[in-house]
Amino acid sequence: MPNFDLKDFKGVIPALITPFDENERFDETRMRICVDFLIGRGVGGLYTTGSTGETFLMSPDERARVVEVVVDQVAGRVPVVAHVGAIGTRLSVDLAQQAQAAGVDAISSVPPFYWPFTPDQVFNYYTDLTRSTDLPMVVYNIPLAGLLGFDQIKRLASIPGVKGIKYTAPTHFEILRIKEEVGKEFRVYSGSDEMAMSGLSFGADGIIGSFYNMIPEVFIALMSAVENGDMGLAKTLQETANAIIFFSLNYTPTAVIKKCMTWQGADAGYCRKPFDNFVTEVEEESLKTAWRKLKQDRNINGVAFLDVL
Ligand code: MN9
Repeated sequence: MPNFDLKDFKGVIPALITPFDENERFDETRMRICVDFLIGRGVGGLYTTGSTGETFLMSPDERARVVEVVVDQVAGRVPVVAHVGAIGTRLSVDLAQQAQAAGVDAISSVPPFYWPFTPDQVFNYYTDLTRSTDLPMVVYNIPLAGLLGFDQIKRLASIPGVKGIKYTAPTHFEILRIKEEVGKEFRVYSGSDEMAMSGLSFGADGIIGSFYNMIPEVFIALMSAVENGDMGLAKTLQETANAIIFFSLNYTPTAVIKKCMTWQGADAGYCRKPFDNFVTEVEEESLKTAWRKLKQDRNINGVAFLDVL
């Protein structure tokens, strides 16, 4: 049975990384450490096995195992939503049912991708997948899987059980429109970390993304600033975050995020190939040096991982 209602899934929500060891095996011990670290930092929930979790580099069995370990370690402290998307309905349904058995609070999925499926096929995918469990479904709108148009979003929202959307598209005015035309109860999660302020000020219920693994404190402060109507402060925090994000995007972002978590005491391990990693001490040192320079050039204070370098 789920512990939480989807309306409790809010705030700053990491799209959880999946730690692998030096030999690319899923590292359960490191996963547990990272879960505790993030809950300790005050995140509002965890979104597992999505793009940031390197889901499409894992077998279905591995994905199911990651979800089991996360739910077990969380032990009801915060809501957990499992991304179960795959190209084929049958695969996604299997993953959704395993996630439900593991005890997640909701499931989520990108639309089927790679082949240009018709809007009806995408609609049927979400209908079948949502029917396969009793859990709420959060549709995941992301350019990587082909963006859903507004009419299609409205149509998907009419499927019983579809209760929200993770909206990683730059057209944030649609967040307002979704709330207006689908309903205020329909949960919207803003997915572009670079635009968290805009998503939140347009009424998103939370933010789900990669960098909330690495600098949750910046976004927790940003979210309270928006809630308090302090847009000046929110903008300053978004600027700091964006300097960090754009710097990271020069590398494999997930590899940077994992190193920055490790420096803060939560060993997040390595990425799977073909992503690359900072393996040698020389590589790690040069990354640290570049971060120190950014911190100085931009005069950044109060960011936990920069403060421990
Ligand atoms: O929404 C993430 N998007 C992708 C999830 O993985 C494509 C974001 O968190 C980005 O990683 C982030 C940096 O571009 O906004």
